[in-house]
Amino acid sequence: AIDTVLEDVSHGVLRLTLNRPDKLNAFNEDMHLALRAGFERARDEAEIRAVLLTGSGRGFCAGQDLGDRDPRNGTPDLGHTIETYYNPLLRLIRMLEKPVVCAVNGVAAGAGANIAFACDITLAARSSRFIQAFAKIGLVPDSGGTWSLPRLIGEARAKALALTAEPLSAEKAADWGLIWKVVDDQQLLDEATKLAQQLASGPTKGLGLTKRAIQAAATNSLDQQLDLERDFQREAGHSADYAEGVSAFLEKRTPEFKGQ
Ligand code: T3D
Repeated sequence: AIDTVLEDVSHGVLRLTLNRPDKLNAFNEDMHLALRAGFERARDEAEIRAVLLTGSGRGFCAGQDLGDRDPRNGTPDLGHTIETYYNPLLRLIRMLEKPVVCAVNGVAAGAGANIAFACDITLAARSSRFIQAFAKIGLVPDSGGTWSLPRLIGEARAKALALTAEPLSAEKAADWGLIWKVVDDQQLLDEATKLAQQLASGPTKGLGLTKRAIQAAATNSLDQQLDLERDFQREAGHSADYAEGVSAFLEKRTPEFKGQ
């Protein structure tokens, strides 16, 4: 059997490569379980201080493998598959207190697009495109899409993308603020790896709290968020990496963060 997700750890970065290239890395059950295991590993192993998610071959991820959904085999309970596979994955990515970089190497469709939008910093190859493919088969955007799209680009653009399933170029996705930036195809993996390694050598505790704080702002009032900043800053101020950061500044040298 092939590994549906390739794992590689280097310089504190866990690289997870979706690996069903013949299907544009569409999700079958095996790939779901392998990807979840990868993010659980990132959560549990202290040496891993950032994740890089990408795909093998010419696509990033085409969402659910529709070969497993042939209506001739009966009507599936999609609520069950969302609850069992997609939602836990989304929660893992968002709750991981370490940066998740996504390198979208080719087409990202359906859940594949919304998983890319759920990552912390998403880079995309110039030739890639994003498609809310759900409308074409009578489904609703999932993997947090109905939450992230209106927040990232506003209701008008979110609705047009979701209702028409029109492909969005990488350039436009970056212009609209759905992703961080577009990179030439040949440079994508190098640039994303450099970024992930830079993050992995950073003050992991502070970065994790920063991620949490920005996400909390989606539902907090300003007052709640100011209180949260106070609490998180108190916590960050007790970290060894904060002491190292200030010492390095005062001693005019490069800090050596340990992720603690
Ligand atoms: O079911 C649940 O659990 C609910 C959750 C749903 C989450 C979802 O993601 S629903 C949305 C599912 N995804 C789609 O509807 C996208 C389907 N794919 C496409 O529309 C197109 O393939 C793309 C626009 C992504 C790419 O088009 P193109 O022309 O670049 O490539 P292609 O020729 O269509 O695809 C290449 C191969 O990958 C092809 O196989 P073949 O003919 O070479 O044997 C194609 O069938 C296969 N493939 C692509 N996407 C899927 C897929 N096979 C199964 N499932 C796919 N989603």
